[in-house]
Amino acid sequence: MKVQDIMAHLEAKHPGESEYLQAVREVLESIEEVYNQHPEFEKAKIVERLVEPDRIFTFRVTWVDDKGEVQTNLGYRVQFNAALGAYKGGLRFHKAVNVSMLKFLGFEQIFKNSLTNLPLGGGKGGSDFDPVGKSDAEVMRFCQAFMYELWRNIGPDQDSPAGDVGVGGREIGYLYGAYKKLAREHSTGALTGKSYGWGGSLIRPEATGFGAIYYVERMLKEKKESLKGKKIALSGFGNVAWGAATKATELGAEVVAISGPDGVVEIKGGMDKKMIAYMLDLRASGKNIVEPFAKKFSKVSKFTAGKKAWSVKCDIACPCAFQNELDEKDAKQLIKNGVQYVAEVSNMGCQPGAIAAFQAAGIPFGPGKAVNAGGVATSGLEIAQNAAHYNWTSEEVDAKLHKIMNDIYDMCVQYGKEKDGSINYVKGANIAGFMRVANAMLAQGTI
Ligand code: 2IT
Repeated sequence: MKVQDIMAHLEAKHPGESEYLQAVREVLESIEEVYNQHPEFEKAKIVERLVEPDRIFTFRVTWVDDKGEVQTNLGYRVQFNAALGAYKGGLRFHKAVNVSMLKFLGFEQIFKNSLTNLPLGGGKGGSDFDPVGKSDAEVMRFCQAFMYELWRNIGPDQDSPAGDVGVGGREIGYLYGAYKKLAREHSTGALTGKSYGWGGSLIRPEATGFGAIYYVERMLKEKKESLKGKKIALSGFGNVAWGAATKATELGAEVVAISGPDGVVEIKGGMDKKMIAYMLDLRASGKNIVEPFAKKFSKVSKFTAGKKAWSVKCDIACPCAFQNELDEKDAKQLIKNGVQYVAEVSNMGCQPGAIAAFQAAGIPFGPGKAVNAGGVATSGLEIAQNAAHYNWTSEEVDAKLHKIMNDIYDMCVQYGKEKDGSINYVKGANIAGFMRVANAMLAQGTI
């Protein structure tokens, strides 16, 4: 396999799908050497098969807004790869959603899900529906209309969507209600991120953020350091940033920044429980702005419009919002300000130039597909509980999540250790994730 040749072919075939091509290039560059030591992979054309989704559904979603006006959006589900299990991955509702974005997310999901060591294939879906400013009733009608199309193609042994940007517990509730009615089955494993009490798992809302901080803890431990007193800058203020802020604070770190599309809030001395809880209110307001946080906690925090979290001096930087949100210029500013660790919590949160800058500066960089895998891992645990008609306690779920993150970290080190002793976590995560999928594909024949 030659990365250049595969990429030239894909660029010609999928012009303009820049995010998808970016995600594929990173994986191929990481695995090239190992891949070429396995002639059986080349013979079975594993890479050529892996880069194309099994199938993509595109559908029209028509709904009626509060004014009685008819609205039409596009809905998608990319069922990317099912070598390891039924398709699994979130649904994203965001105005910028398109096929390229969902293909990049679906592709990343294959390797991330593989890293969890659970039986999960990779998929992703969503819509260009913009939840900002929509009423609860509008969100419900949209979710129901979306499920009219999707319900036949999901199920616990087929494809199990979850939340992602713009899709949280409320949306999963509406989606599941519609699914149950259409499928005439209370088949809880068809969606994850459900509320506790009707199939949801304890710790699922916290899992992505908790898992990320467990991974960061290991990155620090590698250098004989701990989170105590470390300053962390997070971007975003949604579910993922909330979970990370909760665990980081619990472990003695100071969360010194959160951000939104409107700007950054700098927090002196870190966050307390009240501030962390207020992040949930901010998100629930549906306005997608972070400035009210600085108004509410004006004694210790300051809002700056138009600035990113990366302008705030910190020891650890964790993008928790959106892809490509941290560019090379941001990376250089963070490095100048003395950042010591970077862990992507958002999928593909850092641009390739930023990752290269961190790695060149010798700053340990944890890639999204490993760092944020605790979310989907706990979705896998939710499905296991659904299948067993049984609920584990918070402690039981958290212990399993913690073990999975430790195992992922160890795999990243195993496959990512360089000759000079440094750890390339990007390479480690990509190779470890790839090997399981490739071996499963080989075992299942050319299909
Ligand atoms: O990016 C992700 O891993 C998610 N949005 C969660 C996927 C899942 O199925 O829990």
